[in-house]
Amino acid sequence: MTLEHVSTSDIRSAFSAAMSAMYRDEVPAYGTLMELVARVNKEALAADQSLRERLEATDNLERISEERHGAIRLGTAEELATMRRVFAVMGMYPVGYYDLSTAGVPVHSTAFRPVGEAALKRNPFRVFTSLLRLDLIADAGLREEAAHVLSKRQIFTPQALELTAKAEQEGGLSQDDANRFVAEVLETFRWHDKANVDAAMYHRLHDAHRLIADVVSFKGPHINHLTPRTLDIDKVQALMPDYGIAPKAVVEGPPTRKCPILLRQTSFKALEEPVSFEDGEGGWQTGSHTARFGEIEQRGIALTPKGRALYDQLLEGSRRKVRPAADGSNSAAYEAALVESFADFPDDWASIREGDLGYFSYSLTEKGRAQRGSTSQDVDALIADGLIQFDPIVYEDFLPVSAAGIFQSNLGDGAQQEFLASPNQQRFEADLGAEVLNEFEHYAGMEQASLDACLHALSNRAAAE
Ligand code: OOG
Ligand code: NI
Repeated sequence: MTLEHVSTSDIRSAFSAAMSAMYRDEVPAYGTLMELVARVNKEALAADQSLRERLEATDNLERISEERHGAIRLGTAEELATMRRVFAVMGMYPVGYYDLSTAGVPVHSTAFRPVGEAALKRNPFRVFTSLLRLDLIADAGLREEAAHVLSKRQIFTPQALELTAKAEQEGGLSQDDANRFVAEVLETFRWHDKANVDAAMYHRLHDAHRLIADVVSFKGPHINHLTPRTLDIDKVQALMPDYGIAPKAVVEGPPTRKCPILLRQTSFKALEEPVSFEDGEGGWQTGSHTARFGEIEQRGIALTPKGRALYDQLLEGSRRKVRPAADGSNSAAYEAALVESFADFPDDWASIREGDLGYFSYSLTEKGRAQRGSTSQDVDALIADGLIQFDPIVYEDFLPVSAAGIFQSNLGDGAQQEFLASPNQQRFEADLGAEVLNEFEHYAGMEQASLDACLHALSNRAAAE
């Protein structure tokens, strides 16, 4: 990057803002959700002075209700590999591998997101990106036809490709080029109401799996939802019907807790929208398609592998007792089972840290900063002496069971389907043209760096005595 280059984070911010404007325009119910989220966030801040102070110190209050993520579904390896290059121009890199075949969804996924504290703080916008797995489709004939339809489409504009190559060659983009890049890349995410296929083909794809129809039938990977951050997800969930939007049956993820862990998310159900299919005689035949929705999220602490294993075990235990029905008929029972099961997950920061369940960022307290003379290198002792404090590191990734719940509720209630579990991270990375970053290693690295900085500062002071 040279002086006249715009920072990748600035490009990402501009892109996320442009996407938000486009989506509110395309899906009015999403604009309504944004209004509700802004209202609930404002009320939450007004009701809780300490929350307000904490957020003022760590976040930008102005941007609290902005989008945190969106999602797309791609059709081919080539699309995925090019998308990786496009996202890199915006400082977004593939983190994590999610196999959704186990949950009856024929895709595997990653999240393109900013990496590192500074970039996340500037703008954390991520895109959950799935690749369709035609290999999971039983009907060989249909598989081939779908692959053929996909091979004919080009989801990027020539200018988007040109500007991506230019950014790669020159190590960045000028302000003018960045503006053009955002406008051109936005085209890939736009809704196309004219299908690529005729109605008969659409229905065959749809019968194989609704998701296959969504990916294969259209000119591009329309953004299928955007997700602002809420400070009170239970309240937004409860208020959605008052705003004329239908929430999915349950909030995905852990239950309401004092110390939030990982990620809680919910959405309003995808809307049925008019589309038209080729009629084979150069004209169009009207029909409908259900794909687009709106979601909200609330994030908590990133868990260590040990904490995550406990989370998975407790979630599975509660789902064995009550499986959430898509029509919401057992939502209360599901929530009760979840709360009961998660009673076994410590709910104060000290116990979470002592149990090695979550990642924390360490810093010197005021007393620690004033400390003179030698100190121990024993972290527990330094905490007990009030020299070091610890704050939770926020989870920036996704959860496969939750993602499957979001997919399912938006694919229609009858869409449950079984596939053999077949994670294939190697294949995904070969298609992507890069390895995905391991999220656990990343959080562990952040924690260790904060700890090293504290110990280093303390021992430097001691040595200077
Ligand atoms: C993606 C669903 C996953 C999330 O928040 O877990 C997701 C999709 O429906 O394409 O966005
Ligand atoms: Ni989502």
